[in-house]
Formats: sequence, C-alpha cells, structure tokens
Amino acid sequence: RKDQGTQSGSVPQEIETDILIVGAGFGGVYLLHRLRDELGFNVKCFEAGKDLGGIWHWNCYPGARVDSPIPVYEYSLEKVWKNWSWSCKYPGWQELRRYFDHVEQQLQVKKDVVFESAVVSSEWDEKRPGWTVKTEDGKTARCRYLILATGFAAKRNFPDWPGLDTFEGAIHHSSFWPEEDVDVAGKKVAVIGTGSTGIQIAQECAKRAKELTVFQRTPNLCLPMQQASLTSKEQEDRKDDYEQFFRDRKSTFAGFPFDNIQKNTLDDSSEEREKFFEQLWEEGGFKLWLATYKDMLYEKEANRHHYDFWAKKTRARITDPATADILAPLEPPHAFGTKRPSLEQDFYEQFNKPNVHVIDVNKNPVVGVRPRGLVTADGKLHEVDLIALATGFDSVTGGMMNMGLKDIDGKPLAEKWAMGTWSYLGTTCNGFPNMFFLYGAQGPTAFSNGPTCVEVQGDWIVDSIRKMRDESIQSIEATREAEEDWRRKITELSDKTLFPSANSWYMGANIPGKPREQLCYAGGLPLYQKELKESLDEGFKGFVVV
Ligand code: N01
Repeated sequence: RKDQGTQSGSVPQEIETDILIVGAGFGGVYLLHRLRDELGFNVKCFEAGKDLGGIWHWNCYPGARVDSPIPVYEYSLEKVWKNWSWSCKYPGWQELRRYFDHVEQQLQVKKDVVFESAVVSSEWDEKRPGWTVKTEDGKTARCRYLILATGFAAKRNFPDWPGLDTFEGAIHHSSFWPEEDVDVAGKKVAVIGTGSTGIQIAQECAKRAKELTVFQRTPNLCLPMQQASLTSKEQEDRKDDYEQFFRDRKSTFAGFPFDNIQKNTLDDSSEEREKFFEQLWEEGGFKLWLATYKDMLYEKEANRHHYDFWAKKTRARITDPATADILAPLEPPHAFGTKRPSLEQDFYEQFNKPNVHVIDVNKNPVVGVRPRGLVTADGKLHEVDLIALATGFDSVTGGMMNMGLKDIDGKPLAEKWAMGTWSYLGTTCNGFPNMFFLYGAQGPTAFSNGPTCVEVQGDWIVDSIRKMRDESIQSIEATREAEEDWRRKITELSDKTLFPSANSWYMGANIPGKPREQLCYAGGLPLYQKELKESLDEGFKGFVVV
C-alpha cells in the first residue's frame, strides 16, 4: 500500500499516556477528540493502517461506496459538518477519505495517532494500575484506560481451498485491495462472495472486465440505492436542522432518520401493502428493511410478504430464468433482512450481459485452485486472471480476539470467548478493568448506523471516564453477574426475532467452528441507551468500583 505520508517526526518507542485508543476509524477519532479536547486527557492512538478512516482507509476495492446516506453517515460534530459538503447521497471511498482529511483539518487528531502500529499484546499491570500495550514493531504504551475502537471487521476471512497459493494471477481480499487501481479491463475476473462488498465489486467490474464470474453461496437480497447527486447549496439549506437531525438519529432503532411504522404487515390489504412496498422501493436505501411494517423481522408470514415483493421486483430485471433462480430464487434463502442487504444500482442488469455469469457454489462448490483458475465440483476449470475475495470477516469478535489481550489473571480474551461472547453493555468485560470498547461485540453494532453507534457508545465511555476522574475512582470492572445478565438480554432480544434462523455473520455462522450466537444487541438504540444511562446514573451499576 502506498504510504499516505501521515506520520510526522520520529515516534517514541515507549509511550506514557492517560488513555490509549486502538484504531483510528470513526470511533477512535471521535473518542480521541472528545477525551483530549473536551476533557483534557493525554490521549494516544495506535492504528494499524497508514491513515485515518478505519474501514475507509482499507476499503478501496472497485465500487466501494457507503450504504448509508449522508448526513446520517457522518459525525454530528458541528466543527466537522459546518464547512463540509458531499457530492452525492452515497459517497464512494475516495470521498470518504477526503472527509477524513477534512476531519483532520478540523480536529488535528493525527499528532496523537501512531500509524502502522498493529497491537499484539495488552496486559494489566496491577502495580500502576493500568495497561501495557505492545505493537508488532516493538512499541510499548502504558496507559490507565484502554479503549478498543477496532470495528467489527478487523480480521479477514479467507477460503481454505487447496491450491489457493498456487494461483498465478492476482488475488486480492476486498479489505486489502492495492491502492494503485487494478485495471480489470480485458481481464477475466472471479468474485467470491456476495455480501455488501462482493455486490459492489461485481457491479463495478462487470462494466470493465472481459469476463466476470460471481461465485455465490447465498443470494444477497439487495435493495435499490437510488443514488443522487447533491449540491453544496442543497446541503447548506438543510444545515439549520442538522443539530435536531443528529439528535433524532439516536432515537430510532437503527440510528437512521426513519423507523419501522407502527403497523403489522397483515393490517393492510394486499393492495395497500403493495402500494406501501412500492413507495419504500422508490425511496430506496434500507427502507424496505428498516422503515417497513414493525413485524417484518419477527413474524415469518410478514417476512415472506417482504421477500416475495423483493423477488418479484428483482426477477423482473434478470432476463435468463435460470440466472434469476440463482440470484433471486422464488423460495427465500433466508428470512428477509436477517442478513445484511446490500444497496445496488444496476447489479442485476449486469447478468443480462453475455460475459457475466453467476455460479451457485452450493450446488457446484469450488474444490480447489489451480495456477490458471478455480476448479468446481463438476470438474470445470474456470480460467481467470484475477480473484477478488469478498469473503468477509471473522466479524465482531474476531478482531478483538486477535490482539493478544489478556485479563488481570493473564487469561487471553480469545480463551474467555472461545465458547461464546461475554461482555457487559457491549462496552466492557469482566477481568478487564478500565478497558472499554465500541462498535464491537454485544453492542448495537451490526444493527445500527456506524457513526450513530460510535457516538452513542463513545459518549457513554467519555461520561464514564469523566465520572471516574470527578469521583477519584481508580478503576471500574464489570462483574461476572452483569455479564451473564447482559448475555441473557442479548439472547432473549435476538430470539424474539428471525435473526437466529439465518446463517449470517451476525450469528457467527460464517466462520467454521465459531460458536453460533447472536453477536450484537438487537433491542434498538433507544433501549440500549436506557441501559447505558441506568448503569451510570446508578453509580456504575454492574461494576466493581475501586
Ligand atoms: O462480508 P460478508 P462483506 N466460498 O460476510 C461469502 C459492511 N460493509 O465484506 O453469506 C464462497 O457480508 C459469504 O457467503 P455466506 C456491512 O455491514 C459495508 O461483504 O456466508 N463464498 C458472503 O456472501 C457488511 O455486512 C459496506 O453464505 C464465501 C460473502 O462471502 C459487512 O461489512 C460495504 C466463502 C461475505 O460477505 C461485511 O461485508 C462493504 C467461501 N468459502 C461492507 N466464504 C458499505 O456500507 C465466505 N463467502 C458499502
């Protein structure tokens, strides 16, 4: 990857700081700014990449574009939004990088970020007390508070196909795409996976590649993006309402400026329902998922109506019936919305071209890789020049378990979570005093808009640290009972929904051997914030306070 030239001056090998943050994406930058500039703490940040932006630093694959519209997908900080405007509703990765350059101009966080510093161990030092954190290249930081802002997609997932390393063409994982544009013109390309990433890569590459083959395990029930360009004037005109807008986004289930309606699917006649679905479809984005009937994610029959509408709309765009049966089968591959729908612009139309194909790898799996391509179970060699691995991540827990974190007794977090995930409030863990995390396990993470979620959790972390300072509290540590309670809530909330019925990364089901469990908080942001507030208001309820 090309150096962004972000590190200025020499970096000390030994760092002493009040607070160490790991990760300089949306969450880490927000916390660094608030804890340093508002609370006056000494804050440093270790970041594995070469620039700010987190996932937007890593994601530069063809077609990478955010799936949440602006201004919902940005900071609520006035200092940042007041003199920034976007070119369109759903910006691409280059524009998101420019946004982080702008964030830097406004907040000057980089001077406290140490780039190219992947954390490999964190241990509690009882004598100080505090954390000692080490990086791969030998840097050490000692801090009183440790905050993990590593996101849910910090550990990549690769297929275990025999012969993958013998392939003579190019192989790129979506989150490690070369900075230099990979020219697919005139090339034969294979895209593995049809999550949000695979859809975007395929949609883009299909327009330039000589031949594109998508290897699909599960159809993505994609929704129309309805992209639109925006002028600065349009955005300036809205800015008087921004403060209210950012307050409101925290009051909806998923942190978007809309919520499901207070009606069940069968309350409407089939004509009314059809009209409503059409309206949501026209408005685009996640509306058919998050602004629909309130029972969609809870009742099978209600859900089926959504699926059938989706399949009808989608199949109408695909000319070959056999291809339509793979991409948008008549029978749902999973309940609608129990896996993350991607937003697409003309993904389905690409398959009407003679050089664009889809292979259902459930029926015809990849059995190996040869120097010139992929071999499927039917014995066919699919010759390609480039393999795009859009195979996702060991999501939510994988990254946190991969950083050498140990509890006060020296037991690795990876061991604590080997049989399932335990946290309290999705922000703290028993055995890890003064360690906080956000946008990770057992928080609203996958079920909420990223910037909204990190601000909700980040604000609670800031308030907790402020309270500790004001009340001269040395340390807080979640109790085991509080963790058990929290885990029970996570499971109960999830079990009321249809989420557990799907083999999704939400349930840990995309990684062989990973415990099958709900990894995120499915109760919505308002209820979640009530839980956070209650703990703080009741003097750190659920924590041992020293
Ligand atoms: O990863 P994924 P992603 N053989 O896990 C398939 C966010 N995001 O990087 O569904 C064949 O969703 C796998 O199949 P299956 C967003 O929250 C946001 O796309 O497990 N296939 C699946 O189709 C998203 O949800 C944005 O059966 C294999 C795909 O690979 C999250 O990141 C953009 C396979 C992985 O999909 C992760 O998305 C991008 C194998 N061996 C991402 N292994 C925007 O906002 C896996 N698969 C725009």
